[in-house]
Parts: sequence; structure tokens; C-alpha cells
Amino acid sequence: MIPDKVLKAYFNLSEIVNISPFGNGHIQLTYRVETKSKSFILQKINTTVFTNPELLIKNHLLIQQHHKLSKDNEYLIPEIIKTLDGNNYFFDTNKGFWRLTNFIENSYSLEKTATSTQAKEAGKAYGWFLTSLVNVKTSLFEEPIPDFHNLSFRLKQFDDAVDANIAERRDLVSSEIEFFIERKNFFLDIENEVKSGKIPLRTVHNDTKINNVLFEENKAKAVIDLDTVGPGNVLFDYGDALRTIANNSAEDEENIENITLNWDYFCSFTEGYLRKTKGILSLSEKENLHKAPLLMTYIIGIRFLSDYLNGDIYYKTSKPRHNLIRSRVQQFLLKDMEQKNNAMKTYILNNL
Ligand code: ADP
Ligand code: GN1
Ligand code: MG
Repeated sequence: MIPDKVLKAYFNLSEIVNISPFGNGHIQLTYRVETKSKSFILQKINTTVFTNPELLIKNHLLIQQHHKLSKDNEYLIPEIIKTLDGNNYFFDTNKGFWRLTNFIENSYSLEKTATSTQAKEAGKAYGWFLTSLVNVKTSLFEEPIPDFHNLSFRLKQFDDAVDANIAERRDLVSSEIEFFIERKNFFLDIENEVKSGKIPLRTVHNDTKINNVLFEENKAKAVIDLDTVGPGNVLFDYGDALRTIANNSAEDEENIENITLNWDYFCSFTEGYLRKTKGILSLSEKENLHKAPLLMTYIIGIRFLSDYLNGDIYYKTSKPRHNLIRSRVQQFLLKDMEQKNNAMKTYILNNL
């Protein structure tokens, strides 16, 4: 429930006609607040995950300001709405840290891609996002979650989760643990290449899953969930997007037969993404792009498994073993991507 004090900070209570939990994000508590004239998205920021929530607001305002001034605002982003007192957030130690944005009207989000057009549209939208921030200095953004896609850091967290075995689940997942350990050096080599400076630092979205794009009819309309925007590289966005957008299954599919990379969606997303970004990407970025879906699927796979081992303390879950199921999806998807990786490389290079 939303405390009255929070609602009163933003609204005259008599204006509100409905409030309902909204969307399927794994991190924030998200509500749609409907008033007589329009709707809003009110979110309680998860301050266990985002320990410095003011930073989210600062980064968001930076993007918002740039978006307003930019000529290239083909897609929308959510805009922060101030409290009645003129603040960009509402904070009260007991009530939490809250943020209001406009509701992107006439839009819907997807949990799973249904058509190649949607994959291509998502590619264009995330490609636009990267390109649109090319002139905003990366140093202006502070990392909201330090080391967010740093593989060595995530592996350390994974090792710690395995060693601590807090939820006493380690014996249940020994083959899953083995799966990730076997591949560790392969992915660390990729990370070393990135760290050697071949892949430039950019301002990136950092959380490009399918439900962070909003659609209207068959067209992408907005890029949302700007909480992780900050320093990173193009592999993070391209790779993380394909992990959900080109997955034949949902992120928590239990029937393992369905978990494969959808080749049409891979091609369509890539076509859309490159259409918007090929003018700004360097040769080394283009040549390494095909490694990204595997790297990001691996990273998210160990994050889900670590959370399962830790007793489900990070991601929202709605059933027992939810994080384990999600981690297994990443494993099956990764195996299929390994088979298709040469073809992925060829497709990318032929589309430049
Ligand atoms: P989380 O960090 O928990 O993923 P999000 O900011 O992505 O939170 O919001 C969760 C979901 O709420 C999104 O996937 C989307 O469906 C919906 N949503 C969020 N912001 C908006 C908005 N401004 N307009 C319409 N829908 C939104
Ligand atoms: C989280 O917030 P949401 O649901 O868009 C997570 C991402 C993971 C994703 C896996 C801040 O994204 O990094 O890839 O779950 N966001 C954060 O579904 O940890
Ligand atoms: Mg989200």
C-alpha cells in the first residue's frame, strides 16, 4: 500500500480515481495512479538495490534535460513529476523513497517478443537511446550500482554465495554451479579484452530487457526504466537486449524445450539496432558485438543463481525456485547461443 503522506505529497486526494500495482519489473514497487485527467507511475525505489537513490534522480534529470533539448526525440522517455512542494522525489525515512513519472499513455509492455516487427522496433528504440546520448559526457553520470556488469565482481559474488550457502540450497544446484564454472575463463577473456580499452566507455542504458521498451500498436514508443543508465559499453545494451528479446521463451520458462535463440528475432533486433548505431560504433565495437549476447546471458545467469543461493533477497520472486528457473533459462539459452555464435557474427558483419 502507498502511505497517504506519499500520495498527499503529489496529489489532491480527491483527484485520484484509481491506484493499482503495475508491470512486471523485478526491482521497484510500481503503481499506476489514475486521476480524472491523466495517469502517473508512482514508484517506491528499492533502496537495498539502489543505496543512493538521489543519484537515480540526478541521472534521470540529466537524460530528461538532454531529451527535451534534443532534436532527435523520436522516442519518449518517462519524465519526473515534482511533488506539490516542488521536489523531484518524496523521501521520509519511514515511508521510503518515492518517485513520480508521467504514464506513457496508449502504450503496453511485453514480457516476450511475439513478432519480428516488435524485435526490430525494440532494436531501433534501444539503438536510438545509445545514439541519442552520444554527446552527453559519460563522466556526468555516476554509477547507480557500482560494477553493475563487471563480470569479475559478479563472479566474486557468485563464489561468495556458493561458499556461504546461506539458504542451504547448494547441494540442489551442483550441476548449475558447474555449468557456470566451466565457462568462467572464456568469459573472463572477453572481459579482459573489454578492459584493455578496445571497447570504449559510453553512456548506456544497462538494463535493455524487453519490458523496458513501451509499444503503441506495432511501434516502439518509449524507452523506460532509466535507473541503471550510466557508464558502460555497447556490449552491455546489445547483449542484454537479445537475452530477452530474441529468447523463444519467457525469462522464467519451465519447459526447457522452448528455450532457444529465435533466429528471426535476433536478425530483426540486430537490423534495427545497427540501423540506429552503425554510424557511431567503432570497428572494434562492431567486431566484438556478437560476443555480447553470450556474455550478458552468462552474467545474468550467475546473478539469478547467486540470488537463489542467497535465499531470494535481490529479485522479486512469485514462486518457489523462481530464481533457479530463471537461471536455468539463461543456461539453456546460452548453450543455444554458443551453437549459433559464428552465424551471429556473420550476420552482424554483413549488416554494417
Ligand atoms: P523495475 O526497475 O522494477 O523493472 P520499471 O521502471 O521497469 O521498474 O517499471 C516496471 C514496469 O512498469 C515496466 O516494465 C512497465 O511495464 C511499467 N512502466 C514503468 N514506467 C512506465 C511509464 N512511465 N509508463 C507506462 N508504463 C510504465
Ligand atoms: C532487473 O528492473 P528490471 O526488472 O528491469 C535487473 C537487471 C536484470 C533483470 C533480469 C537494477 O531488471 O539487471 O537483467 O532484472 N535490474 C537491476 O530480468 O538489478
Ligand atoms: Mg524494468
